[in-house]
Amino acid sequence: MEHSAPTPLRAPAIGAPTLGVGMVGYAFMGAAHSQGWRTVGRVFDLPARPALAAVCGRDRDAVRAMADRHGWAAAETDWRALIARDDVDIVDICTPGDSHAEIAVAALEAGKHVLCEKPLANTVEEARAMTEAAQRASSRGQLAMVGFNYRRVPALSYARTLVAEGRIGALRHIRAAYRQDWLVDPVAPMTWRLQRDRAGSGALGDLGAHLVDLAQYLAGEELTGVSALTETFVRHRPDPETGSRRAEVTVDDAALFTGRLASGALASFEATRMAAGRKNSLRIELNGEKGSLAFDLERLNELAFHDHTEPAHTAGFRRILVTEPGHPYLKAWWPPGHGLGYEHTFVHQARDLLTAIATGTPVAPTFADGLQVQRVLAAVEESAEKNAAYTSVPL
Ligand code: SOE
Repeated sequence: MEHSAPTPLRAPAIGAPTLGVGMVGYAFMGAAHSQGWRTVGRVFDLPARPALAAVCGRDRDAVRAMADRHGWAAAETDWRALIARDDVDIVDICTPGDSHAEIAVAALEAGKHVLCEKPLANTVEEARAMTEAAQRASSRGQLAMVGFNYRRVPALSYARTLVAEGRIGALRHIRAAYRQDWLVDPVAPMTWRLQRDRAGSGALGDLGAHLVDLAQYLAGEELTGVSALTETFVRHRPDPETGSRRAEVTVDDAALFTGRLASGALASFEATRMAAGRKNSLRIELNGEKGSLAFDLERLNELAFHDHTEPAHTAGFRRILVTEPGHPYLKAWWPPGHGLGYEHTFVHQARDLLTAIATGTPVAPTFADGLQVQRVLAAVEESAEKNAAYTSVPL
């Protein structure tokens, strides 16, 4: 395929130049990304503003309705046609994992910048091919980013700053859990998220990928090894699409694993869709030699910080309300105390990518970061399969 240089930013008569976005996929993540693209220019002063050029999906009527609802200028039914459009500078991939690699590589080879939903791919091989395509494209000035949106929760961005500043000292443990409950019901219907050929893995790739990325991002270092257990508790489910009452679930419902980071710090992870009562509960805690940090997505404007260098009789976890103008992203939003939510992470993601493209600066997480997460996920599956480190309790 021919390599074209990225389109120069198109300058409107007045104000910042425009970058056209073309989005593939239009379900839950497509709606979340649409919110991000639509809102970002109204909140942040940007060196380039997005234009919602076109959205793409296979069902003509459904994608047209989505375009109207979310303010996309055009609707396409073929992703190749979307990539070929002159008014598309950024291709935003919100499809299930089985199409990420093909779309991302084609978009990069066509000279577009790419934002791809997590996990980057369904396999390490696909993620590697995508990373190589992104590296070739970067020499032509194109950027490729993975949508690990939780990095853009202000409290978590701020936690990263505190760790990098040494406020908790040398890291000892990370404890991370992402729990949902939408599969507790044994007759909850089959979806693509429960099919290995579509989604790659189950709770592991969907939820565990966020945990692995966050742990590595917050710690500023990578996992070097894991030991894992996975389980599929409900192996057959009704499939409304085929009419089958016993469609096979081919992914994990839950994944538990431990890991070691490069520094020697230890980490534990739990990803499950079977935790009754937990809707979208992502908790992460870091313990260091000088203190600890704890975060809970259900209270996402808060960060708990314990400074262990303070006198013991006054020390203890205190709640930082992360809504001050000096906190990451917040200056552009509301006065202190007027908190943000889930959807704002997609606005921040759009802001960071547009800024990086327009100013020619790097962006994270890169496809190489996504590949590293994919390697960890593969190691988890390998460990769980071999049950390598699992010791049976003697009878
Ligand atoms: C799955 O239920 C899911 O939608 C994930 O795919 C998202 O990445 C997560 O943010 C919320 O839960």
